[in-house]
Amino acid sequence: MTSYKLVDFKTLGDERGSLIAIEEGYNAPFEIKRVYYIFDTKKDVERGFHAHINLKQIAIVVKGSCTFVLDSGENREEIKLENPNKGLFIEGLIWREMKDFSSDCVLVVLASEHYDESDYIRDYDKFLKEVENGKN
Ligand code: T46
Repeated sequence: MTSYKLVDFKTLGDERGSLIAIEEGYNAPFEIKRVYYIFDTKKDVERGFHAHINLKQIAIVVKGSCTFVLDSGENREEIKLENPNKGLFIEGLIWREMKDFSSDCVLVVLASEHYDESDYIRDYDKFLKEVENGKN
């Protein structure tokens, strides 16, 4: 299964401020085995440039903003994340790049698997070949 979509998280809160809860099996549709966050990204830096073979992730910008470029091998789309109540769910063979990080950007990612470098495809031509193989 290959897909990505923006998901809305309900903002809870009161006069003290806001709170969002993400719970496995409720608004996170996979077992969360790993959480990582990206911050202090230097000006004009672009990250990513890879696809995953078998990984589900939800990316949330909890502060600031950044843009994901998502490439299925056939279509390329840009999605700007700038609100902590939106999560970008990515599953399967999607090439991703991240850019336009604001200086205060904190990008939190929930992942369905432990870190495994062998799950990464970091070569775009190899990614396109995998997409083609998946059609056969
Ligand atoms: C993704 C996008 C959105 C680890 O040791 N453990 C980890 O869990 C992660 C995510 C990374 N690393 C190491 C591997 C590299 O030596 O941290 C270094 C930076 O990782 P990378 O260059 O892959 O970072 P990004 O920002 O290009 O990509 C990351 C995730 O790796 C990737 O899965 O989908 O964020």
